[in-house]
Formats: sequence, structure tokens, C-alpha cells
Amino acid sequence: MKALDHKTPPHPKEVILGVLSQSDFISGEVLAKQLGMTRPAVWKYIAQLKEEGFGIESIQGRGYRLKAVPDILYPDLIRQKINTRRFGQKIFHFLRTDSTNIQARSLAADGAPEGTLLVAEYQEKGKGRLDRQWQSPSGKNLLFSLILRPDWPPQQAFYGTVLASVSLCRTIREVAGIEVGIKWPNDLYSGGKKLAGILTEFATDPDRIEYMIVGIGINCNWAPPKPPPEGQPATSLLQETGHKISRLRLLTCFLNQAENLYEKAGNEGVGLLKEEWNRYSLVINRPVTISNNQNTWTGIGQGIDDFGALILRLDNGQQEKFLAGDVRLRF
Ligand code: BT5
Repeated sequence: MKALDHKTPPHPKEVILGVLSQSDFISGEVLAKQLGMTRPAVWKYIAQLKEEGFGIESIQGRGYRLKAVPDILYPDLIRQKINTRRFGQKIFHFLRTDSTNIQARSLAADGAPEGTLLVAEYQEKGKGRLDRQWQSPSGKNLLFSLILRPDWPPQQAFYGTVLASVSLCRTIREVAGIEVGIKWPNDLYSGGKKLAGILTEFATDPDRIEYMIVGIGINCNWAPPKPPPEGQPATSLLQETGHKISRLRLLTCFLNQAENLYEKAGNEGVGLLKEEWNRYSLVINRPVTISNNQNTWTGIGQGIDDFGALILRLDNGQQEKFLAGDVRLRF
């Protein structure tokens, strides 16, 4: 569960990668001197990096050379590709953790700054709403959480999910070239199947949001083959586009998009997020079914209100608002 955190001193492995990525062959002795480590320490970290998939050539008399970088979301690689002021300026990267949302919660409670990003290659307890499980094998998909401290009243906390969904739709269009839609409250769909899910959690005091955790799982290169009984069919960007999409590009583009929108919403109000949400919504003017533990309603989606509640015109003609529930699209 060790994380590579970026603004508090970088992990020695990252320092080594930084040097290797800017040189041709470099001897163990020079590397050790430059980094202020012993040669056995350099050797140990190089061995670990090789195990993680980095192609590092070592030739006697010449030293080490970086030949191939695995698709690992190292903080340094992320930081090189973002032009944000806050989102992703502090990064924690986990090869394995329980859940980025769980980790983000304790960091946020300890005062982590807005924009802190937590990325995992694998989650042992990846979670959805109502303690449902989020499945994703190691290194295949994007699993991350962002800490926000918006100046919104607690009733508008749902707009964390709105911000993430709209930014994701824009990002996927830009990076993968496909159109995706939002299914209220927290799913992204492509070709009638679930492509991504968002889990927003928050802590409030009476009149403001203290912090908000926006957790996002995107199926890039893997989707659950068979949906569980209560679940919806799933898909991945690989299945939808026929080719592998760079997780790094997707994540960095998302951070740029999301910060931009977040700042705009901070200046102009969340109304602009609502408008964009409506544009991508799969439930507007569509027949849908919504259910909670006890009941099921059917109607036509009308949009969301200022607090993110789904407005439905029920089959009996009445208009009703829903703050929670699972929606199914009716075809
Ligand atoms: C969600 O919940 O869709 C929110 C998922 C959020 C996951 C991210 S990953 C990073 C961060 N850290 C976490 O621990 N969580 C967040 P919900 O709408 O409740 O959907 C959960 C349901 O989706 C499950 O019960 C399954 O039926 C289904 N499911 C699980 N894994 C899936 C996957 N990879 N793709 C599509 N559907 C999946």
C-alpha cells in the first residue's frame, strides 16, 4: 500500500527513472553519486523497476539504459502532461491499495490540498455505490480519485459527479474519438453498455462541503465479461474502438478538462454543468425505469434540478423528482 507521492520527496525509484530517461548509458557509479545513494541501493531499485515492467538494459562497462516504459501511471509521467494549477499537482500512485476513495478520505481528513490525485493499478476493495464492488484487474483500466474542496452548499454535492461525468464525456471524445452518454446518476455508457462509473463521497459541516472525493473507474482495456444478476452489461474502450487507448493520455486529458470546467463552474455557478450534463444525458426525453429497494417507477426523463435530482414525467402524467435510485433505459 505504499504510495509514490510527488511533492513530498519523490521515491528513489522515480528519481532513478528521471535520470535514466534523460541519459543514454549511465554507469552505476555515476548514478549512485548523482543520487546520493550507495551502488547496492541503486542496484536494488533497478531490480524493482525491472520487476514492475521497465525495460532497463545493463551492460558491463557501460552501465544502465532505459529502453521501455510500461503503461504504469507514474506521477512524473502524469505531471509532464498536465497544464493544471491544482488538479494532479499532488499525486499518490499505488501499485496496489484497498480503494483510492478510502485512501483519499483519510488524506482529505488530514488536510490534503484540493486537486490531490490518487491513482491505483489495482484495488483490493474497489467500491461502487451502496458498497457494491468495482472490478478491475491490475494495470488494465483507470482507477483514480480526486480530492475537491468546492465552495458549494452541501445540497449541491451531486455536482461532483456531474463535473466528473461531463469531463469524462469530453475526454473520451477527444482521446478515443467516440461519443459516450451519461446515465443518471453516475454511469457512462457506450453502445448500450456501462463503460465507466463514478463514486462521489463527501464530508460536510452544516453549511459547506468540507471535502469531496470523486472516484472514477474507466474500463480502458478490460470489462467484466458477465454482468452480475443485478448489474448492467459492461464494455471497455478497447471493445468500443478496437484498439488500445493510452491510460496516461486519458487521465491527463481528464485532469485538464475537469479543472477547466471546475474553475468555470466556480466563477459562473453550477448551472453551466447542468446544461452540459443535459447535452450528454441518455435519460432526457427517453423512457426510463427507476427503482430503489422497495419501488419502481416508469416515466420520461426531463433533466436534473439544481441539486442533481432526476426529474421524471411519470406514466400517470405527474412530475416527480428522485434523489437516488437505479435507472434502466427502456428501449
Ligand atoms: C459505480 O457504482 O459505478 C461507481 C464505481 C466507482 C469506481 C471507482 S474506481 C476508483 C474509485 N475507488 C473506488 O473504490 N471506487 C472508485 P455503481 O453504480 O454502484 O455500480 C457498481 C456496479 O457496477 C457493480 O455492482 C457491478 O454490477 C458493476 N460493475 C463492477 N465493476 C464493473 C466494471 N469494471 N465495469 C462495469 N460495471 C462494473
